[in-house]
Amino acid sequence: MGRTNEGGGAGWGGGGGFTPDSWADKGNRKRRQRGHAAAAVQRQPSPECDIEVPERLLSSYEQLKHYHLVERCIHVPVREGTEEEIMLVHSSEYLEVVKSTQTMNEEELRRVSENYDAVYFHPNTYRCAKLAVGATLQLVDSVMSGKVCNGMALVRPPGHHSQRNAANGFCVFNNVAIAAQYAKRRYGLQRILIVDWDVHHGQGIQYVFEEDPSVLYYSWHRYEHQQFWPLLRESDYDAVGQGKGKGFNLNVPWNKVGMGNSDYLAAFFHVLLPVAFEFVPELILVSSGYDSGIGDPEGQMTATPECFAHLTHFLMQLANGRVCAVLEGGYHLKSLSESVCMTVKTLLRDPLPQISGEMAPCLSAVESIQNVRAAHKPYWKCLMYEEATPLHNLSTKSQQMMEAELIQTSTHPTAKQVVGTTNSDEAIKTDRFLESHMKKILFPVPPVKTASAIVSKVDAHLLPISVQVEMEMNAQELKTLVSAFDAELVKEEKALLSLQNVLAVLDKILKKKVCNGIAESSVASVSTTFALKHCFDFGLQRVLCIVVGDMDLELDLDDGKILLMNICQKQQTEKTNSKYHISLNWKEDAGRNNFFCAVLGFILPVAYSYQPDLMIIVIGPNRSLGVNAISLLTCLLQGLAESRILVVIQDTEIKLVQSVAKALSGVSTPDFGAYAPAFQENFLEIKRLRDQLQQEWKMLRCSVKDWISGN
Ligand code: Q9C
Ligand code: ZN
Repeated sequence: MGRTNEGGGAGWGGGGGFTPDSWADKGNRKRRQRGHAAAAVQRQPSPECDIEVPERLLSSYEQLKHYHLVERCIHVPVREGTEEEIMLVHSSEYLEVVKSTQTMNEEELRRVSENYDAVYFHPNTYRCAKLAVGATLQLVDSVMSGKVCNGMALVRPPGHHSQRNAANGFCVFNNVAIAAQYAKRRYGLQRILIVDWDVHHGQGIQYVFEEDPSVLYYSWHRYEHQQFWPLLRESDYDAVGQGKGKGFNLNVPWNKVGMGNSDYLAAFFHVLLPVAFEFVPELILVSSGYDSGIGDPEGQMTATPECFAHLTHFLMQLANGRVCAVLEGGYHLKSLSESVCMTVKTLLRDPLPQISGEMAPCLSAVESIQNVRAAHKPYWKCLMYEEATPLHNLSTKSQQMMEAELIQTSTHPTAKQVVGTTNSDEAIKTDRFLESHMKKILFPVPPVKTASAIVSKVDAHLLPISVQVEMEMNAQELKTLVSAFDAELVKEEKALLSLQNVLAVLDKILKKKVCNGIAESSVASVSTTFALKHCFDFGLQRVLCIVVGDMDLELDLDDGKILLMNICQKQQTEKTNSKYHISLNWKEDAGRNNFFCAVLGFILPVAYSYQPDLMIIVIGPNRSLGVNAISLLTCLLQGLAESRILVVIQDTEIKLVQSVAKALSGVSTPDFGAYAPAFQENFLEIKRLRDQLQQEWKMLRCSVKDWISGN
């Protein structure tokens, strides 16, 4: 069966710190030493820059080697960015200032640095900053030319704070902003998405594209009601862009420290992803800072490394998978390097580790999410039915809840490790936590991505290469199993063959020989019931079963071991939804793709709240979902259950097999079709379900009202 999915791979760019004799290795260390020695006589030593050190790149690279990720990447050669390229964003005057620092003595360097906020120049800074720009552009070229699918540039100095005329916050040239301008110019791109998951607001990027509707900038950042650096009013949620660029600047301000996995995912589900799918970017640039991760002394947040795998995975479903991640901040070396690895591993299309922690966004996060959704309602169809308004003043009830939450946060064990601490003891604690955490969540990657058992004649050559047709099972063994399940069934040859198919694929998934699989069945619902029983015999705890079409599964749904979601056309009479049995009545809407709102606003949040260890998607007759919707669902669900999905497909629906196989094998991003707003009817169904179930499935919450009514 061999290895799969290495094709295309991830590109690789390193700059500003990989050559052994660069500023990054020697210069900065020397500078820091001098800084210490001279501290007594210097008016302003700059301890504030002491965290942006060369070890950030070295330890990230070491960890990538440790996980054997470097050898799976294509190394993209690094070059210096040209003056012309730098001037796509910066003024020639500023460029001259930076250039002039090459030959300055320490006193002069200090004086230049003092003109800016939180920057420190060294004679090698200019050269390194040019390499950081050049490495980023090389990555963009490699992705745009199709040499690689995606990639990451490990560079320093970082870029997102720097501005047309100013260095700022450790940043000299704005690598990502330059890359966006470059991609527009060189490849004629009309829509670029920049996702800035660094914990600081990339105000530099915001300023460059504020009036530009062709670049959608998304940033979340520690804000604390403007009490956190860079202390700007324009970092708040109501900075939506200006002029023609209105609606193309999305700020999610975090007003509390301690934000973690569920808060970040909630911001993706309820803000970034709906807007991004509507925007339809042609390229994604990630301002990939990891100071938003656990243990970081600047960010004080709690997101664990695998969170970045999930964020990366979602972005890979857009822009045809063209994702360029470019390093920004990240100052806890272990947290940084593990998070970098999770990002690169995901870019290489490995299955994702399950995300840890309780899946429930905190009240403060939900408040920020509500505010940004409300502020952007005029600009995005996906938000047009949004009812909530920005909350300028919280109700007394909300305030009380916030206070209660604050107490909760500060006693929460994971949060406690990082909140309010910067000392090295705490950093070491996080080291230890991460050491054991990564051992818990990482798992061997199955040797084959997708298995399939297809009976009908389909053009095998049209199936993706990684799909193997496999049917091996001892006939007697099978009969014993089936007769224990249903004595009548053993007599029907066709049914027996179906069960055999389903079981063969399921077995490979459970034994981790493959990641996911697809099985054809003439009796899809019976096969699924049979498969579920087998799952629990095997020892699984939670299986998410999504049934598309009209099918009746006879299941016991009380114990929570199965979460059954039925997506069907017909109104289920008198059936009220319960926590573990949800029916979603979805009207077919031929030719329009409006399923995004259901997947992002409902199905994914429920699935992430449930945390299944396997998913079964059943596709049957009378389905109201077309091929695009089913592909979307299949692709996005792969973040869950270590990407373990079994698709059971009724033989009547076999024409879908190619698209489903393509979505499962992940060799390329399927076309989900252009975004269309949902029918009001469909939209109201989603809203009804969310209102009904957000107490049980907390990732559904995206307004303060939801949060409070659920507590
Ligand atoms: N006294 C990046 O993460 N802190 N930059 C300044 C003011 C500056 C962070 C504190 C933090 C800059 C790329
Ligand atoms: Zn940062």
